[in-house]
Amino acid sequence: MSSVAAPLNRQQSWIPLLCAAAALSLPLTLHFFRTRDDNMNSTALSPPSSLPSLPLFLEAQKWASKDPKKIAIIDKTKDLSFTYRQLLNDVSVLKRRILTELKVQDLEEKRVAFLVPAGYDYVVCQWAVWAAGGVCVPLCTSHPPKELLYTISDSDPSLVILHSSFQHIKPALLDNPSKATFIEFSPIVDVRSCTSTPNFHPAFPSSRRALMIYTSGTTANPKGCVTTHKTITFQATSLIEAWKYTHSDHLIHVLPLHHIHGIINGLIATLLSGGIVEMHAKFDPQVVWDRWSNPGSSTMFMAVPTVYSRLVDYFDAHIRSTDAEAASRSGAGALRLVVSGSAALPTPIKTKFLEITGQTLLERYGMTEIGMGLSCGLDVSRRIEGSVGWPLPGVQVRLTQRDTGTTIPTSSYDEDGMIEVKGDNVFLEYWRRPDATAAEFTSDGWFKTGDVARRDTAGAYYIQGRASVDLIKSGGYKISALEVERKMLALDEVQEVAVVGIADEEWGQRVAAVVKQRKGTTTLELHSLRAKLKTEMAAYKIPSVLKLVESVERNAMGKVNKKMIVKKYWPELV
Ligand code: MCA
Ligand code: AMP
Repeated sequence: MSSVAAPLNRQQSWIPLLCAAAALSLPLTLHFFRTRDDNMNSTALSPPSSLPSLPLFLEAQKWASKDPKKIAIIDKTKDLSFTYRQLLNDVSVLKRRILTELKVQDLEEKRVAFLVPAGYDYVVCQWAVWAAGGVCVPLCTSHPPKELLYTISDSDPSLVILHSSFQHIKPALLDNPSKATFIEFSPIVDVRSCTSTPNFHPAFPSSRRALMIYTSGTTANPKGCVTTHKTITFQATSLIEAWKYTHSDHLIHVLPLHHIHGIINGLIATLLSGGIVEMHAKFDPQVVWDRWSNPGSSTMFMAVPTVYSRLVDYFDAHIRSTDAEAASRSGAGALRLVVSGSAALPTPIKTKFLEITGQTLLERYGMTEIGMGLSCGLDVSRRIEGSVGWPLPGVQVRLTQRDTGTTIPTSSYDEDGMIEVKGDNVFLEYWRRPDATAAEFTSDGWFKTGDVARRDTAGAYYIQGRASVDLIKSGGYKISALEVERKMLALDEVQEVAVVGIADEEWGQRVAAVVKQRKGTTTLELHSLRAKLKTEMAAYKIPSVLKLVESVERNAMGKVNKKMIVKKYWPELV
């Protein structure tokens, strides 16, 4: 995926006027978008607009007023820095444009799906949807059109915003039954010193829906996990309290922006603290080491274990015993906060990272439906090997017995139980799936995570894995084995299939497929299988291990015992 800053176009010469106009609410023209319909070539003119008093915007306004030069976003693809002032102004302009496009005063929870690369444009887009009163549906930049279309059709958006760098897939996306209007978003490539910030008006209730993240479950297709403004503010504030983000923080952000890890822990919590988010379109270990070797130029880093595995490998292969070694070690060692999560952190990676940088990775546990639930301490003495720590501020966590649902008393330790969570951090609903939502809560209102953990005498939690074998974690992404099986069964060659997760040092788990091939079809090979599935699903979901078998064993009930399958075909990994 590339995100190329387009050359300055006609409307951008207007931009110095925009900031002043935003403050004065002057009708000014901006030719940001074109719709796909007969307006395609018309210039849509719209003035900037005031912003709702959401905590995130008020905090940004505070910093924008205090210091006009305070940087909010460094966009590494564009190699440009954008101030809080400019951010608020650009958001205000885009908000008005969205409302004009849909001919409403307030989106009132209408969904806006957007496909925008990680960078300044993403933030402007996300904030503008919120400012307009809509629900953000961030689309995954690595999904093939079929998966994007599923998300678009399921979330039923009124508007789809397509960044110019994704124009090549526009024909595939337009070839669908969605009634949504598609508009194009040209990259913002000008840096301005704005003289003012937009006006504010009272915000809508914080119970308004704000964000929809598509997440895999054990059955069927991914579901839209809906959170409100209250939820996301709470999730971010809880982390800010625990990890002490401040306006002096500078986060190097390398994670995708269609999941909580990248959106809340990375982007929102940092901006809600007045810090700087340095956005990279993609993780590259060389770039991160280069940045770290410049001491004091960043303070925080957050990632999944696979990223740390890559960083350690890169250091060993390219930095150890070179002139760059000392600066890399000490630069990384000087970071204030380095966090790992989204999947289990293997001890060898944690140990190697500590040896190289002197940093003990801070581990925490979260889930799309709850944001973050548990975390080790900011104080290094509160980081315990193999543990994800204690409940975060305002989050209630309990363990229950798997068979009976009985709560395990906190005085009882070293007993496996199901993690259940309660608090303002918990999501509202799965979009348009009331039954699925109800099924995930206990009668007394606790969310059932499906993860198994135990506690020690100090109350620290240790994740033991998931109750379901049908959920695989690979590279920090949650993948439904059933979804992959369903898509594989659509291939002529596949008569039967069982998809399992097998342990892997780099990816945590790899997606492996055990396949009984249909007679008379061309012999499947991993390469050809992957090529066939590329149009069906994201690369991280496609099996990277293939085992062809005579038959996929089933029990008397006709069910596949996946634990037995892993034991049989990969005994060395059990
Ligand atoms: C990609 N490839 C894989 C996988 N992913 N192979 C095996 N297993 C995988 N999982 C292959 C591709 O097919 C491709 O191969 C090659 O690797 C490069 O693909 P690319 O997409 O470029 O991958 P990458 O850049 O190497 O990405 C690795 C990554 C990425 C940076 C670790 O997976 C990532 O950003 N993960 C983070 C996910 C995340 O944010 N999760 C949070 C959700 P070929 O070249 O042959 O085609 S969990 C969450 O939000 C909760 C709340 C929480 O607790 O945090
Ligand atoms: P997702 O639904 O994609 O947000 O993934 C959430 C799942 O990731 C959780 O239910 C856990 O199974 C797993 N997970 C998140 N953080 C950790 C962690 N620190 N250690 C082990 N598993 C984790």
